[in-house]
Amino acid sequence: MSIPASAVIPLLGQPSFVTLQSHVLSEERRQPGHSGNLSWIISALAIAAKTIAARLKNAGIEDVLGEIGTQNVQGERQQKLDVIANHLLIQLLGTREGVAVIGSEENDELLLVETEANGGQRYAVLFDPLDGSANLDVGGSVGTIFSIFDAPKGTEQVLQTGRRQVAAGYVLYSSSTIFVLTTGLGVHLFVLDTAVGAFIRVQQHLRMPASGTIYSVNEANAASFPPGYQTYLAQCRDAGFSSRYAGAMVADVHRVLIKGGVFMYPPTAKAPQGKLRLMYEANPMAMLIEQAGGMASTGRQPILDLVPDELHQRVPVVLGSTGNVQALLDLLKSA
Ligand code: AHM
Ligand code: MG
Repeated sequence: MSIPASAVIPLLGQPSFVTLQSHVLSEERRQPGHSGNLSWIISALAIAAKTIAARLKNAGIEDVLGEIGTQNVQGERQQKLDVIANHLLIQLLGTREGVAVIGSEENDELLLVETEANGGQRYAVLFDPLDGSANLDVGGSVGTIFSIFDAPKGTEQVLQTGRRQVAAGYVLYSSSTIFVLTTGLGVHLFVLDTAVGAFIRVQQHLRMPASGTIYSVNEANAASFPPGYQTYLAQCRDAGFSSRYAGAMVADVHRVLIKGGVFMYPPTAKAPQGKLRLMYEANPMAMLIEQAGGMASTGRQPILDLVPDELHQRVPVVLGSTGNVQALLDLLKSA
């Protein structure tokens, strides 16, 4: 029986409707000997992100705001939602095939995962479950940041340079929930369609502007920045730049990724190595920024080339458009 032409749905010209899951599966299929495990891990991260987004939307109605009365390994007071997000991620990732090791900002030590081996690749997943959580009580933006390494032999392979990340990304919980991902094949953006319950791809192969006129830094610390940073900021002000600072790295880096400019957390008198953590804040953001055509530096060397000493090590961070970052690095060199 032939199908009448009127029954054929015209697909040409329709917007594409690609979910995060189908995007990652098709990227992973391009890698030789893929096992599907990376897609499986990113799907766990997406479920965690949707759940965290839902809890954040009801914050204030449900009893999830405020401090829990404990401190993490870095002596920071934990918010209830820090702990909720951390538990969720550990539970979801801890039962996925392919996860060998988990490292979190909220846990002193690495966690070894004993899931059934399916013969596929095994990975270490490191994350900051709820970055910028000091913003929670005022309804500000927060995020989740993650970094994934190959780790077939477990913990001994976690302390690698960021160059060896196989995937990295973040989720921004803001006016919408945005999942930004790279597996080394460009940077792709997905927005959570709350009615459908899926992350839908909205942009592929994002390229950030080569230069911009926004700087993002906690300027209250400026007096104790090394001289090169101070000179650069003075030049930005003279040139009519705008200053934007959300106090949540995910929100601030997202702005720089989209609009260009520079984000920095320099060394300060209080924090001589800066405040941000290499393994689950600086490295994943640096991979995304480089994949989008930008630069990410410690002020001395590319962040991705830094050999880590320990899981929670801090590092100064300068990242953004090449024009801006290079100008700042030149000043740091000559200062
Ligand atoms: P957190 O991971 O404990 O939330 O701290 C990291 C946050 C970043 O999101 C942000 O860039 C920075 O701390 C802000 O610090 P400051 O308040 O010193 O400017
Ligand atoms: Mg953080």
